[in-house]
Amino acid sequence: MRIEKDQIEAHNELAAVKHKRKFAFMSEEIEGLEGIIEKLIKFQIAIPSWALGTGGTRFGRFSGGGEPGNLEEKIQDIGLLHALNRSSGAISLHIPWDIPTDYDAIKSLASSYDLKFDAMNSNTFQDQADQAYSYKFGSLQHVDKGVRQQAIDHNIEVIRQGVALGSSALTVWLADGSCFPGQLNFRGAFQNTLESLEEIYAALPDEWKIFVEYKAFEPNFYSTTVGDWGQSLLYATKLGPKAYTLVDLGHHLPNANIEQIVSLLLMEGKLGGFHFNDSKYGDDDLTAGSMKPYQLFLIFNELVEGMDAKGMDHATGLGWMIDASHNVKDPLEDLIQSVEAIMLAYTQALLIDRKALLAAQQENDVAKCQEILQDAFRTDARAIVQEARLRTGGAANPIQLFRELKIREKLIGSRGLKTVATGL
Ligand code: LRH
Ligand code: MN
Ligand code: MN
Repeated sequence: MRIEKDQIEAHNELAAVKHKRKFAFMSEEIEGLEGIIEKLIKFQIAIPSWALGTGGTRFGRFSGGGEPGNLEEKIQDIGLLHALNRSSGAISLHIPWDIPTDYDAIKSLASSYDLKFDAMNSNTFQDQADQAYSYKFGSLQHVDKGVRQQAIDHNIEVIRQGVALGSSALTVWLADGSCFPGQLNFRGAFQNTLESLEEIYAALPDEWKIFVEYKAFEPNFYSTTVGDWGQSLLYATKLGPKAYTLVDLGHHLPNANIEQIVSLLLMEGKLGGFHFNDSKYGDDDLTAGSMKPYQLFLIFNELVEGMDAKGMDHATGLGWMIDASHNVKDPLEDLIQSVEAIMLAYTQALLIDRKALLAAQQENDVAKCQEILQDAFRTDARAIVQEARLRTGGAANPIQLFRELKIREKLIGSRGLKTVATGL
């Protein structure tokens, strides 16, 4: 199933008058708006293959129906998203939840939807039916070299699959850690993990990056072997120039100042990528911007400031990915909302008067600093993001068109009502 150009155009016609009025106002208000729109057009956010089905909790799962049953259908779903918003031009795979077989066919299907392959994710946090050793007590940290080797080999296999698909990064997230004091020798676990990562690092092709994702808790609840950005940075530094830290917004202890973490990792040249989501309590994996939109904006403020200071290209300098999952919303509608929230936060960060902010900082004019930031945050940037979308052939209102075209109903018609997509 594909969304046709004329369906989008008909929808956009109806929205045109209102949009033009709003955008004309923004054009008068904002200097340099064209430059901002150019940046928005280039900015693409990878969609996780595991977020296209209804998630679940350990208490239950309620299928929404019409979920993708294989990688081809996942690509098709992201193709639908990208046709609607023109900002979801990449997919991030999780192996073995995804099983790419015919690489050339998968690649050409993806490119028919204008999609690229972003970072590949390995999975050593679940046991697979055919594996020799269990990850119950860890993978790359395990006391038994046999287990570690199995996890190393899996990561190398994921790199091989990524090469075949044209990806250029591997994200390693480890559930490794301990549930009770005394269970683990912290230094032993760190050393084993480092040695294992070194073997994986050695298998990276030129131009590839490895992202070391940290997480403070869950599924282990006493210690995590890559528990915070300090530990991730330590691994990344010891590994070498191809290794970077990946920040998943849900992986911090409550109230952590994520924007400051982002700023310093960027300064050190060790920020590699993002998993966007939002949370209220833990790793809730909620829609980006649904709980703490100001935090998302403050993170983008640091990203824009820090990347500009280093002369980095916003679109290609880091890996931009969503990592979300949901129980009660249509996954595609939820992802449209996440992408929109990210684009809005990025736009608002681009609107900040940087010269004035720097001057106010130098003068210790705290109230002025806050005024400058909040002036940008309180700008209704929706018409700007909409303009970028319209110029690239997207829909004026992606969720509205998704509903008007009855896309979910059609997906249920072709795939069935009781579906289970692989993923969390
Ligand atoms: C762990 C995590 C990690 C996994 C994904 C499914 O909480 O954020 O990125 O790969 O969820
Ligand atoms: Mn993540
Ligand atoms: Mn997570």
